[in-house]
Amino acid sequence: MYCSVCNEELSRENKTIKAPGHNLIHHDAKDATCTEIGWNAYETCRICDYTTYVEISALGHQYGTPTIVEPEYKKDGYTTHTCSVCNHEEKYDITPALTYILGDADGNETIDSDDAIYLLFHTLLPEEYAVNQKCDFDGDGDLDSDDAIYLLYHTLLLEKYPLHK
Ligand SMILES: [Ca+2]
Ligand SMILES: [Ca+2]
Ligand SMILES: [Zn+2]
Ligand SMILES: [Zn+2]
Repeated sequence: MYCSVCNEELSRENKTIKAPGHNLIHHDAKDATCTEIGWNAYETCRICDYTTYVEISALGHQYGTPTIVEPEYKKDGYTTHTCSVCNHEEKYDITPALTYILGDADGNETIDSDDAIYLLFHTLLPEEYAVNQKCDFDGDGDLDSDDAIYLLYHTLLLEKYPLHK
């Protein structure tokens, strides 16, 4: 091969001169997780900005089937789902706690025959025996002494006499 300007034959050395190479540092790979980025193994140069770094995006949680938890007395309800990879649990769709226990007509946090008696008094003297909830327990649309009797049956035979909300 000859020089296009002076026609002098180029030496082997001239043809093989290379720019000084990068001075590379190796970096280990890091796996991306649900919430954090990762990268493949890559190299950077100590001298220049050369890099083979490629960011891998965070993968995001892999949520399974949601479970609905109904609200209870003084306990909020919510929907929850859990990540199958990292077990992160997310709660959402919060529903307000119940302000009463169904059937606890006198509001002392237990359901017993006293509530039936209290409800009976309520049907006679609603002002003096105020109830803290809807007490149409037999679900016939009226609040009367039948509901007190129904509540009494409920305290004895729970399953057979379910309370109506
Ligand atoms: Ca009670
Ligand atoms: Ca009723
Ligand atoms: Zn370099
Ligand atoms: Zn996750």
